[in-house]
Amino acid sequence: MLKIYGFARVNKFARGNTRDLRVLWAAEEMGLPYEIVGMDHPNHDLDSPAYRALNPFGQIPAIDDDGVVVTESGAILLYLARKSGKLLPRDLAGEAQVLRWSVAALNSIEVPVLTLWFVNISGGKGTKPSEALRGWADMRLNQLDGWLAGRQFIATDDFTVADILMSHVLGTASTDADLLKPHANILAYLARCMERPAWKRTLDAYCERVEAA
Ligand SMILES: N[C@@H](CCC(=O)N[C@@H](CS)C(=O)NCC(=O)O)C(=O)O
Repeated sequence: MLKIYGFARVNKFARGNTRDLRVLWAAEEMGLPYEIVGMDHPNHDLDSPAYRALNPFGQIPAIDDDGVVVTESGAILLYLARKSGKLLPRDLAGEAQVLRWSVAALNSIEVPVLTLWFVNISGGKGTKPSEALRGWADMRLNQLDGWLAGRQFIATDDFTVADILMSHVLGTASTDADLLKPHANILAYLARCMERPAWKRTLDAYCERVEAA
């Protein structure tokens, strides 16, 4: 049975934003059976030697699929897509587009947006580095908005794992809502992804399951 390591306790600010949700959403879309292994972060479950053997970075998410251990949300989603034959085209050219946009989500978009958030919450708001990061994030979001004009989904005509990664990167609290406001195509895209019944089911089950931290 596929085991998905996720958070057992999440503080109210992080609820909905943790990266285990990317994996849970993908499994729900794909109809894959799984069991959740709930990890208590404040209680240092992620620091245990057993968990570090699975993920040397001591982070969530991780999966153990009958002995196949995968970490990194992007790698996990691509593995599950190959395993299930869902949310990933079978032809090489289509698969390349999904790889391309999965990496873009986690690199070209998540890096500037998350770094800006981190600098700002670490006391850097209003400083030159924060302004420079804001410029970098704005530029990438502007370019992304242009790409999304006339497109339903990011990589292909159909919803793929790249959309789970991109919409979760864009939709989390670390992406300041202010940053997205000028980008009508991104906002419409985000709404399209977040309206999916599988996302709603995933988020509802997560909110019912996780305890306060
Ligand atoms: N690049 C990793 C990042 C994973 C990550 O940042 N996980 C966070 C939760 S969303 C975590 O485990 N934080 C606890 C920690 O770093 O101690 C991925 O995409 O899976």
